[in-house]
Amino acid sequence: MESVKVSIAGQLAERIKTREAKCGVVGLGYVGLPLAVEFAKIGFRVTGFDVQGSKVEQITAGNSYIQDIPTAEVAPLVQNGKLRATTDFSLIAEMDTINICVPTPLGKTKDPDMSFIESACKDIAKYLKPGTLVILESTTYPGTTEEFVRPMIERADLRVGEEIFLCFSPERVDPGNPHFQTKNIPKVVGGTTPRCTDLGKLLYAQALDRVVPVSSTQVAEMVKLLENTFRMINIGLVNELAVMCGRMNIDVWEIIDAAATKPFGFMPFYPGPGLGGHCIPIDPFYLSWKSKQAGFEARFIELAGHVNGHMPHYVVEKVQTALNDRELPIKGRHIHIHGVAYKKDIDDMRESPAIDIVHLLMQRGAKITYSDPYVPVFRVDKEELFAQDPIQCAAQADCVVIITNHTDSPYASIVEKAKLIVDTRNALKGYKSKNIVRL
Ligand code: SAJ
Repeated sequence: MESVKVSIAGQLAERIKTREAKCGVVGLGYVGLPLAVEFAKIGFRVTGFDVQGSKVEQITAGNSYIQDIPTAEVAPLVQNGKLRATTDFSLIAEMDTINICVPTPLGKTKDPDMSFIESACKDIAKYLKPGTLVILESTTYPGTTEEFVRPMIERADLRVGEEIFLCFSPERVDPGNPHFQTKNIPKVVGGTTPRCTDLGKLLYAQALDRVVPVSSTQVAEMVKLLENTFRMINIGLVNELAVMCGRMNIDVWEIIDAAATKPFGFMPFYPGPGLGGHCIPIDPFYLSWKSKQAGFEARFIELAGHVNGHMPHYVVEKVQTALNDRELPIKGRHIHIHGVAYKKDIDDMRESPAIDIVHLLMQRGAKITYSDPYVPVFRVDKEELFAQDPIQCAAQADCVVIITNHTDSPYASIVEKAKLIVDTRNALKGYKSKNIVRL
């Protein structure tokens, strides 16, 4: 029987090496579509699966809807039959490899929301055949692949490591990063068994510059959580330092810039109005949730989450104090928000601290306008806000609050026109004015 199992894995390995393998990618978002394109570019026939018909239609028409993937890259792959997209999961039956790239948000109580992974696995399990490699890429708690995915796809005739193969490989896509994209970001992969790991490594090695095999799916799951928890905790540290320095009237930005001259053993992080995005504020809570299950309280993560979560309130306090110093109550004031995306030079509003800050200012009776070249409209509570002209509003407003330091902003004009500016990003570094209050 051993020879049969080796031949199943051997046949799959051969199909991967010759690129005859048919690759399935479930979830065509900012992770799945770039991965599908990389596999198609090196010659695999790739089928993208998504529940959103609009995404499927776009790709079928040869269009890209992902900032980092030009349509000029997608169109020829669709035309030459290397890339197609579908909502029909029965085509899973034709796949030799399946990468699952679906969202893993947090629920309201900061518990992992596994519904997307569950739905994808249930669809896959219906059509999975012997000789298939399944790789989960969605960021999740250690143990997900073995305890949650494996029971959904494994059967008596589809045993993991024998007839089917299962790995975890963390996605490391950094949307908008001009230097690192899917192909040249090292790819960690860990399998349920060594044979699974070998097949995962073989698949990625066809398309990506560097593959980093690890000993298990749990290790691979934990690698990603360490990476993003590291960031979240260090951002929490500098946010706490900012509040501390505010109390001691010391310039935290000058401190960090000077510390960053240390050529080893230090990595600069910068204070801000809060933590946005779909990774950093969320991934660490997958880890703390799982460690609680293991009877261990991840106090660092909880504390950093508290510090980062407080920053929108701290910004509003700064605004309130700055207006107070000018004998102006927040109530009735026109406050203009400059930049609302969760970080600079992108259009993503997910978990953006701007939403919390605008909500808090509105609660205090402020009249809000905003400008952001990347975000034409966004909703706070029940109110829909539309982007206004940054210079005009800076001249009219009682206070401008810089929340996102987009590169292409008219900072000189804002400094010239504004009566008062609260700068939460040190975007006005180098500008000297008594009207500028820094975090
Ligand atoms: N932030 C700070 N201070 C900092 C750095 C970030 O306040 O010093 C804020 C940002 O403004 C943002 C949030 O934290 O609101 C997250 O920012 P981020 O730079 O970590 O960007 P993300 O959320 O796009 O994180 C992604 C992650 N990539 C993946 O998970 C694959 C992260 O691992 C990357 O390190 C990060 O991009 C990156 O380096 O750009």
